[in-house]
Amino acid sequence: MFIAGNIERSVLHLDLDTFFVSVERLRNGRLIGKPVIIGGISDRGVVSSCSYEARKYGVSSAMPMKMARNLCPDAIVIRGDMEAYSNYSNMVTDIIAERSPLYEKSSIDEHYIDLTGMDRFYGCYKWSHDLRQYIIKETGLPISIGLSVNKTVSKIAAGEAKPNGEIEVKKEIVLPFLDPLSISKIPMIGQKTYHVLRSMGIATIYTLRNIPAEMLEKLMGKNGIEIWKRANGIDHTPVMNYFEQKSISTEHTFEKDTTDMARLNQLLASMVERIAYELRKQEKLTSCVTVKIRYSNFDTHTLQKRIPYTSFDHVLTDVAKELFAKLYQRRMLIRLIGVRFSHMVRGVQQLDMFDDTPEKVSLYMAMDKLRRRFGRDAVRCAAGVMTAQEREEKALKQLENALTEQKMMEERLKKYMMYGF
Ligand code: TTP
Ligand code: MG
Ligand code: MG
Repeated sequence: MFIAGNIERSVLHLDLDTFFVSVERLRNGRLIGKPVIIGGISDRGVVSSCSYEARKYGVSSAMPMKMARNLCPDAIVIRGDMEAYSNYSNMVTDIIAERSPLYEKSSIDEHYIDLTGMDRFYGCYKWSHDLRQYIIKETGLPISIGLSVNKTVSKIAAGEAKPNGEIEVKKEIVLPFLDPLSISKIPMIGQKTYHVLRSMGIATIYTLRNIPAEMLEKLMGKNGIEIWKRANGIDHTPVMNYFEQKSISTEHTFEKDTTDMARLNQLLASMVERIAYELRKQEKLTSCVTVKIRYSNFDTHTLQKRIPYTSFDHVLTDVAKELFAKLYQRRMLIRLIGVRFSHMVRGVQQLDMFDDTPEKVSLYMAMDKLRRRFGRDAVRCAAGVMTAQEREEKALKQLENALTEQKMMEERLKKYMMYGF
């Protein structure tokens, strides 16, 4: 890992423009120049991506589809296709991986590249410009870039360069570049923090960075200091390359070696459930599942599969089971099984929610909430031989029970507070 204290760095950020929309436009040229919205197409769906023509009407990501349709009745609404977007996303990553000294894939449409030291051989800006042109030529996708001294400033610069632009922010102009911008441009500042700061009259980065760091710390704890640093153009977080990024995995060694298929499948499903929960907790999506088995004679085999980005148990369980079935050919006693998720990027599960079942997302969120409250194993729905529908029904039942139990506990607590027993 490369941590820069005093060394001046060159960090490039790349972010595809209106990514999901741009992919749809490659597949259907008639969408070019029109207001286009991608997401769950029913009224209960949400907007994933929208073209600049739709943004003019006030449409934005994460907005309920119903509201978006009201704002822009002429918009062409398309249900998303995560498989296609994952393929294009990986195409861009492959180009970057082939050419870059050190890169990090940070979301489905974003990468950071550390170009520190490159200037000795080739101008960093020229290199970045050429890479951007190459990506556009090879994939047909518009992309914007920001080049600066660290991740925060280069990401903000890429945002300012949109659509389809390039901005370099040299060390000397970091502060003048940041000063007039809205505090909402700082990646660390989410909606909640934004409103807190806005309610105090803080609108621009200039105002924010001139507030004493200690005051922000009092207001927001450790985060306050980090935000102050970002506002001052300071960010030492390293570009993490693929190998340094952690995958999420789990293994199970049997006390007694087994060939019990029902048990193996059930265990596999519960292992997937456990690490998929971890994935969602970290707000990540995976695009590669690996299953490992070790036979009683210690022969070890692994098999992996690339998949569209997801964090859903039901999708991941099916992939793991498919891999396990392919892997387990020898009908010999098994000593250990393992599952790993890798090739992960930042992203929440709504990202692959196009199938118009908000109930499913709500179910996952409710289950994860219970897990956070009552522990990781509070809710289990894995059962090897069940169909997806049976699994869902069982999970719903468990959820119902857990909620009833929670309600009873709350009632008891209320009574206790009222009567003291
Ligand atoms: P973004 O890069 O945030 O957005 P964008 O590429 O659509 O537009 P921009 O030109 O401003 O970069 O996100 C990348 C993709 O991730 C986006 O095309 C769709 C998906 N996404 C969601 O599904 N839900 C969301 O809330 C957001 C923000 C993105
Ligand atoms: Mg984008
Ligand atoms: Mg993005």
